Amino acid sequence: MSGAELAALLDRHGFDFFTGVPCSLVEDLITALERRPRDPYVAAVREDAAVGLAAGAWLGGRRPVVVMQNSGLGTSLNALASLSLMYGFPALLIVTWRGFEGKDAPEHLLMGEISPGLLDLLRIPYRVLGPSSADELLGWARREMDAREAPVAILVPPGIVETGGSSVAAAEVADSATRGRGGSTALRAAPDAGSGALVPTVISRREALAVAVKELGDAPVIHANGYVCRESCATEDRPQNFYMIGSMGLAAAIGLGLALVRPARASVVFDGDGNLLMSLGTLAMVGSLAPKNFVHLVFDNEVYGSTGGQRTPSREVRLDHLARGAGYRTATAVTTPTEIAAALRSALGTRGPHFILVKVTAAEAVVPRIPHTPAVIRDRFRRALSRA
Ligand SMILES: Cc1ncc(C[n+]2csc(CCOP(=O)(O)OP(=O)(O)O)c2C)c(N)n1
Repeated sequence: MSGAELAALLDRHGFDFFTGVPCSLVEDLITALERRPRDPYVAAVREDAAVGLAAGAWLGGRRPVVVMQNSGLGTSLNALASLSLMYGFPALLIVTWRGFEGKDAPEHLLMGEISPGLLDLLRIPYRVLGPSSADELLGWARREMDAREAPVAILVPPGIVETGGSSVAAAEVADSATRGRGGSTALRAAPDAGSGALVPTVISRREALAVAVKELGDAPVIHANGYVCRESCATEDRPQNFYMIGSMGLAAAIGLGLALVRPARASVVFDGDGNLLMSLGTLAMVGSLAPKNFVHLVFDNEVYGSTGGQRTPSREVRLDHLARGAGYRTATAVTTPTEIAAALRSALGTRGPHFILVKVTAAEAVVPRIPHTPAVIRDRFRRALSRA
């Protein structure tokens, strides 16, 4: 079948958010998804980021699809286990089956052999796509993921989806090259990165959170895992707070997915420096997609506080400079309560994406674990969104 036919079937079965990382076995499918007039395919930088985006999109009311090569199952193992499966985030995983029947390049052979077993171990139900079974399988996938509130997978062996068309992006590059322009056509100048040392940090994250929460109104906030979650919950346990208790590194991807499907409302992320550094590629996705409703706060204590205070590189590396370089519309660093309040107020009231680096001390408040089950966190957050 052609990629366009498969894309049309996905539409027909009610799938309405598409992201992933490419594999040549489904290049025509991705081309077709990139051409969707509404909500075109969102190019993710890693498969686990795509799983995070899909979770955010589902929270915003969509039925998401993640396209990945089976090598990406390895990349997204933790995201699947401690995000999608733990909270119950439905998504259709379209997983290409490189290394099928032991015939492929050496790097695909082991993963090809163990892909079905890996899905079994994760308890993700799957079916194998055949030449004429797509309609039936997509019906199965939709019913199954909606009923289970969990991800399901379709494995795509070689030769099932036709290949050979060029992607929209490749066509654009070729087009600009033939017209003599070549290269990138729409590079925005990053704002001046600024320089200079910050005023010494005096405020704890708990104090900073208390200031930030007052500015939020009813804006939804996706929290990074660890003590960011715990201290925020102990400060004010809002239904609009999504506490990410596993899946380190994915808060920004979830917030980005939500921002993309609900462009009229703010989507706020409370991140940690260790979390952000684990998924730096997400900065580039935010910069290139430029959602104007995205507000990214990073509480930077320069350590992995939740695991004993080991140093992170953010003591030497200015994360706000990275965000500016990635193309955020604004990126500021703040160190005092007045600056925090002003920066967040301005970010919530103006066009983004905004990045606010909140420099905090490594002090950690004595606060309990999140008292809610993952399902409660998910459901009350989704309800709060639908009321807004
Ligand atoms: C994939 C993964 N690796 C390691 C951990 C253990 N872990 C939990 S929280 C955390 C540190 C998070 O650092 P940061 O975002 O800076 O927040 P902080 O702990 O300083 O509040 C680590 C390493 C994890 N949960 N997941």
